[in-house]
Amino acid sequence: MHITVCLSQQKPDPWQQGLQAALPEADVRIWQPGAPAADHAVVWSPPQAFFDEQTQLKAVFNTGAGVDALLAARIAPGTRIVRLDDAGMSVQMAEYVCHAVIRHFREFDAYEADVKAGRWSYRKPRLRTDFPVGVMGLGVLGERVARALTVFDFPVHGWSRTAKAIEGVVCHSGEDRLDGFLSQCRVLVNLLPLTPQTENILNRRTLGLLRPEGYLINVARGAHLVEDDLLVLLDSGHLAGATLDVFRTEPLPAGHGFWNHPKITVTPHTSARTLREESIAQIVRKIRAVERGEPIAGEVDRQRGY
Ligand code: OXD
Repeated sequence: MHITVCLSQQKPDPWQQGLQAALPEADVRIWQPGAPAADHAVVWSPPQAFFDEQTQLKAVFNTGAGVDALLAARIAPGTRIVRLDDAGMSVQMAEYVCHAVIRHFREFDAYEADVKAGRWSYRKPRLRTDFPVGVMGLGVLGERVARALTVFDFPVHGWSRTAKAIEGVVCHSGEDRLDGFLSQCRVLVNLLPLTPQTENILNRRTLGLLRPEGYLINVARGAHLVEDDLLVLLDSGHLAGATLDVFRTEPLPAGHGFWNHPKITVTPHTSARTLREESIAQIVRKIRAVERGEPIAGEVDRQRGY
C-alpha cells in the first residue's frame, strides 16, 4: 500500500514519519511532482497539480476540519474525501468560544483597562438571560460548543440545515427558520461549513437581525463574513464587538481594518489546531477500515459540500 503526504501549511516530515511508524506495512512518502501513484493521500490544501497526477486515490484524508479547499479542487470522482472528525479539536473550539463569550459577557476587557489605569471599579452584573447565544452549524464542533455553553447557563440556540436535538439547546433548522433564530440571539457563533449556500451568510441583513448590542464570534471561514458589513454594524453600535479567528485572506494583511479596531479581537486561525498524534491515529484507523471495505465516519458528501 502506498500513501502520499501533501501538506501546504504544515511540516510534512513528522506526518510522514508518524504515518510510517503506525503503518509499517505501507510505503509512506512525501509527495513530489511525478511521484508514483498512491492508494491514499493525507493532505491539507494541496495544489491542483497533485490531484491531476494522483487520479487513482481510494481516499484523501484532510488534516483539518473544513474541507472547502478540497471541494474547490478537481478530484477524480472515485476518490473518497474524508474529513478529520474531532481528533481533539472540539474541546479546543469549546474553550475558545466559551472564553470569547465569557470575556465579552463579564466585560473583562473593560476591567483590564481599568486596572491598567489604576482604577478599582465595579460594573453592574449583567443578566445571562439578556445574552442568548446562537451557534450556527451543529456538526461535531458546533454541538460540542453549544453543549459547553449550556454549562454556564447561557440560553443557547442552535441552527443547522437539518433538524438536530441537543439537550438544553433550542434547535432551529432550515433556511426558513434562520431569521427567527437570529432575532433571538445576542451573541452569534459561526461554525458552518463553507459552501456556495453559506458564503457571505454573515452580512448586514443577517447580522442586523441579532438583538441590539450583538456580538459575533467567527471560527469557521472568513468567506462567511462580508467584512465591510461588519464594520458598518460596529460603527452604528448595533453590534458591540466581534472575535474573529478566520479571514478572507490569511494571514490577515498588514493594514487591514480589523487589526486595530477597538471592538474587534483578532486571533490567527488558532481556535482549534490539528493535533498531529491524534489525527494520525484516526487517519490510520480509517485507512485500515477502507482497505477492509468497512464504512468510515467523516466521509464528505460532495453534493452537500461537507
Ligand atoms: C480548519 C482547521 O479546517 O483549522 O480550519 O482545521
